[in-house]
Amino acid sequence: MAIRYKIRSRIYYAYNEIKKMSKKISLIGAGQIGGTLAHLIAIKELGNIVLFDVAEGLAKGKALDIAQSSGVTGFGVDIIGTNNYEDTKNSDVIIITAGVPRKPGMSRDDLLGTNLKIIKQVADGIKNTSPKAFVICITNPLDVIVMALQKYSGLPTHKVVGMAGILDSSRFKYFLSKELKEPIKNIESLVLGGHGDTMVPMTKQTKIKNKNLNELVKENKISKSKLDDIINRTRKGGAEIVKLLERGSAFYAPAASGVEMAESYIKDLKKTLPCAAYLNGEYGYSNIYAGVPVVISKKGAEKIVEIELEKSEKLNFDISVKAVKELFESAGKIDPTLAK
Ligand code: TXD
Repeated sequence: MAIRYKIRSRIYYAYNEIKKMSKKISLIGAGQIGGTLAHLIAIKELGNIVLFDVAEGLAKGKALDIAQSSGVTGFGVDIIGTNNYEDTKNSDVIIITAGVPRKPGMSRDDLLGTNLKIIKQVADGIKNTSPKAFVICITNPLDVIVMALQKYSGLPTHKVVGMAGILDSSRFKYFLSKELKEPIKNIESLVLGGHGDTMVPMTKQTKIKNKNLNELVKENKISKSKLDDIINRTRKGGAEIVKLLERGSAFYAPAASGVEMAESYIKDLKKTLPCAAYLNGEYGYSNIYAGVPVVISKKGAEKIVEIELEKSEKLNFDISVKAVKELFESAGKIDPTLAK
């Protein structure tokens, strides 16, 4: 009996030591996306979770509810809720969804004024408590908010990225999969540029069972007008869901996309993922964030992959980056410290 007790206590001690070695993932914002992120991360056991929100009860209530689901799904990571940045100290990964979502009829850009103020508060909250964290920003308008976050926080540009392209690429692949009656796992694609109506689904980079999408158009497997409809539906993918939900915006696919980035970092998977990353000469741009293919490894945004763009793709990419630049200039008018 005594031996059995000793063995059991040793196992429990080892279990707790392993838990301490787990990564620490703080989620700033416990709303629709934040709560879904927490649940997905817990089930995948990517690390111990701190769910933060200014609405303390929301963070604590969702954390407790998810924790209580461990009796069903059996995950062994810890999760707590808080409104105190001290509890997020020394995070390995921080995923930010703090902000307001769109209402029907609003554009992502309409959120700029409110979410700029919120991201400043978040930057002040994390820059000293988790200076080494890999920070994934999800809050809209994404490209400008992630740029403001990096400037406000002063964290290294390769450790601050935005989530949008994975979501947009997933939407594009889903619509193609339905149209072509092809399992989505057989479709590869990239949507680059800003996360807005000017985003660029890269048809030349899209392959269905390793066959280029442009070939399928030539073979009339999908008409040009149908493909244009799918590109347009991808660009309006967020607004379509906002209209259906009436309150709030998409959260399951955005959360799954954020987890994809966090997992590639935590497990050093070196996946090449479309993310809003800081450009330092790549694609002919500097000192701006835009959606490009990025190798996400334990180093963060380890490398930006420069793919050869068709003339029309480059033209659309330039239009998209111009839109991000113009919105960032608007941000500079709201907060002149960003205009430097
Ligand atoms: O692809 C993408 N990047 C987009 C991003 C996809 C979908 C939604 N996108 C944007 O994410 C959306 O337009 C919003 O700007 C954010 C978060 O969307 P979510 O649907 O999660 O919004 P909620 O449910 O309103 O949650 C936001 C939470 C809410 O609980 C607030 O109390 C909290 O943010 N909040 C704060 N937390 C911390 N600190 C501050 N200052 C703060 N202010 C609000």
